[in-house]
Amino acid sequence: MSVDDIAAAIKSMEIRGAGRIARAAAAAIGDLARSREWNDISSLMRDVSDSKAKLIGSRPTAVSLLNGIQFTLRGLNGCTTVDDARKLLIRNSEEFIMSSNMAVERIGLIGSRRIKDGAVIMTHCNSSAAIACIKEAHRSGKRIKVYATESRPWRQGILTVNELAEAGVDVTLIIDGAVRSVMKYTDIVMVGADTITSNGAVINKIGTSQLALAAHEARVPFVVCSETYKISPQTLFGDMVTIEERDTSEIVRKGEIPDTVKVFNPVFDSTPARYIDGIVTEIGIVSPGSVYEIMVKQFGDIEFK
Ligand code: RUB
Repeated sequence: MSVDDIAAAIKSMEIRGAGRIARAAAAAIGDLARSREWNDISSLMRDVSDSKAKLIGSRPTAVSLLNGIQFTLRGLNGCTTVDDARKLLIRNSEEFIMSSNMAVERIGLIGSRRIKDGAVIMTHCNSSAAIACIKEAHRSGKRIKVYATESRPWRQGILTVNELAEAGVDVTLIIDGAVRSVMKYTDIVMVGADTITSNGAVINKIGTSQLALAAHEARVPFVVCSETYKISPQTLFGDMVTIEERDTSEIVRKGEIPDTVKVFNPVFDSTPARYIDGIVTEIGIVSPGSVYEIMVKQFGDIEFK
């Protein structure tokens, strides 16, 4: 698929989820490098820069998208020939996709150890990292039960219950409004992340912070499952994470309510670090307070703006 096709598919949510959109964007740049002919390095640089802007503009909240693209472009400014640049982009794109997939696998192994035999888990939306932990716990023989929220308005919870049911996990779908009521039967909450800020706050699907509050109140551990490339270095310099607002037609049909009624559809929210017990990453389980150190270590050599 071309860069335009991938950007459109991300915008329309045909491709969704922070990890998936990052891998799709990296693949789009890799495909561009494989298929496009350039006469000189400056035309290549221009095309890559346009592609980067299109892909980043397709969804504003998940920093995974930006970081996946930055990783794929790493070293490009040092290339002097089209051939070198092409090779570099293809290699970086493949490396990012592979390491991103491996990170999810590692998170599954590490996170599954936090799930006790007989545990009841609550999850929100559809996170491949959280699902990897749950599936691995089930695969390793633990008798677990999962409550998965519907996640209005896109109902990504349907994807989650289908995937877990297919893996043989005992899973129950609940509406978002049932979270606090069902928390009393829950032993651990596991959710994904779109972005992690320098102070350890987690931006994830709207409603995540409500799960965190309900878990805090019920003294249920609240665990985030996330690849380290979802950490946003820009937040260290005071940049705010843009919370995507989507079309109101996702919530109400035309004519269903008077035109005078306003509709607000933010699709992500922020959970402060103090409600997060741990972040399961591919390098281990870390506290939200140690995000800064990981950021410096992981991103030190990448150019960010
Ligand atoms: C998806 C969502 C997921 C994170 C993490 O929102 O909030 O929890 O993206 O997913 P949307 P993963 O459906 O709007 O993209 O662990 O798969 O990266």
